[in-house]
Amino acid sequence: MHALLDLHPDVATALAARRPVVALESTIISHGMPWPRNAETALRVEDEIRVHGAVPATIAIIDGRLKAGLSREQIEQLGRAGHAVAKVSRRDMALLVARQGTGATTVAATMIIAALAGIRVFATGGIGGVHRGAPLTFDVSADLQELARTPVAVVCAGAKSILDLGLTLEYLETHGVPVLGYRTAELPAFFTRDSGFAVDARMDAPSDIARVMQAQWALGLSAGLVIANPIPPEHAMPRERIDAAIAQALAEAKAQGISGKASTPFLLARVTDLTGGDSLASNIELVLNNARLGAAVAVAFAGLPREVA
Ligand code: PSU
Ligand code: MN
Repeated sequence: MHALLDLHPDVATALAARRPVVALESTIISHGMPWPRNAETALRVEDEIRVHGAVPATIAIIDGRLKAGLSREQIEQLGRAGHAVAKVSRRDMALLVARQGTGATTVAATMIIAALAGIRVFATGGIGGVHRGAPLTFDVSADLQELARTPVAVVCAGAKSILDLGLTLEYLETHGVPVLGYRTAELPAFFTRDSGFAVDARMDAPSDIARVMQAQWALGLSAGLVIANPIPPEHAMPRERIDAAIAQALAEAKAQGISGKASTPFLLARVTDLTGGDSLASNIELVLNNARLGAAVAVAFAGLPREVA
């Protein structure tokens, strides 16, 4: 066990018995959705994972300790604090640990802690990516670099079109990250089921995904994988509506000079406001959908015969 890491007792028991565990991030709670729906959703997502046969491990840094598995009170604390809590990506981790601070982990930081704990499957809403305008701003999410180096499979609904999805896929290709579509040949664009961009392969069963994960790591390739799971059709947003909200949020961010780590939380909050509650409802449904697939993939992965070393 890593000296800085605390496993929740349920997570420790499951990992010791090689039972399926699914990691969950906490920036989606503090910076991805408004209170109180954020904490409510995080708790529902955990239940969804339990119902589907796996143990949830929501990840954060609390008082300088890396946590895999939070209490209800800790989840509510992060949800209530919202943007007041630190958003922690790879470069922020050492500082927070040294100061014994509390922070919500992005996809990148969650992957790091999941890998330390021995958790191979992680479910969330959307990953960070290459921002529109990145050729000038250099704003490329640390999530992509983490996917390139840390062996965790991330189940998501693709990425929001606040990002440049084409450049995001180019980056993942360059860095050797397989992008698998669950029952789709197209990268989903978070609120909508398609983007016009192809994934590397379509997978129709969680067991097929688990075998690709096993092969990736058996080959000694240390990268993670993106498992792209489209939002259920009944919860998808009309494309024109979401595109208009995203265009306005991007224009406001530019006008206000928002940059760096503030950029994604600003855009997420503006898109939620501009579409009223509708995009939030879609967001919640797609996260629950990803929790179900994450649990199924973790169950399938745990059931594979152990690799021969
Ligand atoms: N995209 C979403 N919801 C989110 C995030 C991204 O649709 O909550 C969060 C995730 O925690 C992701 C982070 O890891 O934003 C990316 O931030 P940045 O672009 O600053 O790397
Ligand atoms: Mn960024």
